[in-house]
Amino acid sequence: MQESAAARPLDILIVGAGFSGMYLLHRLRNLRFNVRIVEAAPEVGGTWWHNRYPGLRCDVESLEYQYSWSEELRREWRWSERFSSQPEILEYAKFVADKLDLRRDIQFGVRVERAVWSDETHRWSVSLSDGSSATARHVVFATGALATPRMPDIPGVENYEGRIIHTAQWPAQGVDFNGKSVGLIGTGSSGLQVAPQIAKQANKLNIFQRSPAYSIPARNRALTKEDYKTFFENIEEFDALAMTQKGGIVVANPTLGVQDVSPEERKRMLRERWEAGGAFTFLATFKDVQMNETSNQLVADFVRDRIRETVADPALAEKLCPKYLIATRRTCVDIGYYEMFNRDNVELIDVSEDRIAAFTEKGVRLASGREYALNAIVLATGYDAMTGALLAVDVVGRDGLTVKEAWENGPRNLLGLMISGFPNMFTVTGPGSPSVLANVIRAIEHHVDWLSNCFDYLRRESIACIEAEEQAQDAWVQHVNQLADRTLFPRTPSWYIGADIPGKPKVFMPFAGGLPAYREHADRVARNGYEGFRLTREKSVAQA
Ligand code: N01
Repeated sequence: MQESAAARPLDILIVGAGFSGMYLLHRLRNLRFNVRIVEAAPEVGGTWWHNRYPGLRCDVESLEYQYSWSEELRREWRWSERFSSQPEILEYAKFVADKLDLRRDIQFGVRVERAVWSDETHRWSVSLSDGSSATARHVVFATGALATPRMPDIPGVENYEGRIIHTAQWPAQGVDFNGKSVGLIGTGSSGLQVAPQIAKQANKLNIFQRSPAYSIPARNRALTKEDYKTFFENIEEFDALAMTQKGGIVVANPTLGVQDVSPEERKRMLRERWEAGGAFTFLATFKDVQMNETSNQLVADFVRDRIRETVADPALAEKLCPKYLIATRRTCVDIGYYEMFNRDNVELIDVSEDRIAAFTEKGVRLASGREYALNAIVLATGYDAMTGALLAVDVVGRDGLTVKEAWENGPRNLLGLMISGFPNMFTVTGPGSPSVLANVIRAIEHHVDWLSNCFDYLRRESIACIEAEEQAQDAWVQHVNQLADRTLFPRTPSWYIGADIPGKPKVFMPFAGGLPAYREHADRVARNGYEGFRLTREKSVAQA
């Protein structure tokens, strides 16, 4: 195999040029490491490059979904709306790449296919999709939690003669639905965002719903000069508040439980947040929504009542009311989703019992035999979340152990950062870290700072090799499970648990203790000389 032309002996190879990879590249370059990113897409942005379906917006507010580590970046960039659209977030990623001159150290359009650890050289050998290879002391997988699209387990896709588009693989030139009868499969965040956009264009939109989701209205609006003035005047308090909040969001931590107030007061408080818009702030009205089933049901009832209030047809409204415990799946944020059902060209097809049995030449057939003719089918069926991107790479660690083997019964790692048996290999916002349960930008920033400090420490101390100790890893996995078991999360099948992928181990993957607790723990580990990690000095490596 050819050593890539661009290849130099690397200190650190980063996989992925999303928000994690970009910030990590910047930090490590400033620390004068020899570092490079390998990115499959032709541009920076990660998930915001791959996902471009109409209606896509971030469910975290723009002023919070941006790097907070750079005062300069925050002062120079202007978001136009409260909840940013995908094109604007992608523009932001490009702006950051230009401003920090990142592209010169990013190899675009190339996928990492294999990474093999050598105990002799204490290096990773990485094989790339263009046939070239690279060697690095450390590898960091900054591949994102939601990067591998999931196809539904419905047979016969090859028979369908119309067009099938997955929301995560939307064509750059867009799709014209004018005059078409369109089928939409999937009613999670992606489905709820894309549906109103398709309904505006298509002749008919048929929504195949297996489970209705909870959604909170975005109440999106333009950001004004006044908003920015307030933001900059209060930026220190803003950051301080975000650092104390479990989800890393700028809202005060709730002090009251749902049942601590009268029914009238509860409704008033929830109504206030509902009218303000946004899921994170709505769910932070009370402190026990994710912990206490009765409290959870009371908040869920409130949302179901709003659905009934919005959808004109009472029978249809009932079908749209979710039944699982609220906030045990990612709560959606929508613009006009429930209102859309009052249009004549939208039909909801309940496939919770009468499942989609097959794709046919003309559309889909349900188990009952009922057929739907469709000119195009949109799959909003989500991702192989949290583990899919890493498992797609053939990663071979010590003694030939692969990540697939190590994670046969579910992901195991230390701090969500490192897997025992895979020295000098890290993941950013992986399972076992708060990632998807928080404002992921804040989670990324902490991981990148932690990793940068770690690499700097290893170099200063002449440490050639770092590896998660198995005992420490076991303790961490147990801690992550115990935290999840104290919540209502495990009660609902969701992608947090791998419930949506046949054969995927059913393990609650993210760290449910919140960002501040996670940060405190990870920072203490670092202060204590990377407690729980085995460090091997250069000299003993040379002797080994
Ligand atoms: O995917 P999902 P997503 N027949 O897994 C259905 C982030 N995100 O792309 O629930 C019929 O949530 C499935 O049904 P069920 C965000 O974190 C963020 O929407 O399994 N239906 C479900 O309805 C989010 O949570 C943003 O019964 C089938 C849907 O497909 C995550 O990405 C925007 C089926 C999958 O929902 C994933 O969201 C978009 C079948 N055979 C995404 N198979 C924002 O920031 C699957 N389904 C706003």
